[in-house]
Amino acid sequence: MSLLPIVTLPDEKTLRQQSQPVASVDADVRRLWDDMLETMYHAPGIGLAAIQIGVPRRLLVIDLAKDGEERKPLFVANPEITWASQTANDYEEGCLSIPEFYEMVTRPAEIRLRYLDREGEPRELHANGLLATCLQHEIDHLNGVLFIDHISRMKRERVIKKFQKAQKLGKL
Ligand code: GNR
Ligand code: NI
Repeated sequence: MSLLPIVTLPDEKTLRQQSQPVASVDADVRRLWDDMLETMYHAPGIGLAAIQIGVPRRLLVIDLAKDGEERKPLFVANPEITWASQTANDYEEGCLSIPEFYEMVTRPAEIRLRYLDREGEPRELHANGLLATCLQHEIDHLNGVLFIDHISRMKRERVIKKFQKAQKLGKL
């Protein structure tokens, strides 16, 4: 397994890409998932989409286990939200691609998801709470969408500018 660098703002050229479905879950995909998982645990984070390590494929990993709890990784390929609840949920989100910035985001509280698992088998799951939030955050990444796209334009433009300026000053 390898630790890979995480793509951050201001690199919107990468982060705004549309990721492409995988044709099948093969050894190559499983290696990528393992590298993503190691990178996510190291960060540390609770989710990671392939585009965050620069790979535009529809793959993500999630593990909500807290420090000291047993790890429970979820490997997801080609996810599709088949249902979202009318009821919404607010959660203070962060993103490894936007370090040290946190804002409240409103999303559907519950979703149903279709995806391919680690064996390439089609699966369905029903998620609520933090898992529902995190899955939607990661699926957004696969579509070039960042959580700051769900907050006010003023806050979004301010944080993008902050990262552009930091890069110009050589601080990224
Ligand atoms: O580690 C992460 N924490 C988090 C907290 C609230 C909502 C979403 C997330 S996902 C984030 C890791 C990340 O950037 N995944 O794309
Ligand atoms: Ni993110």
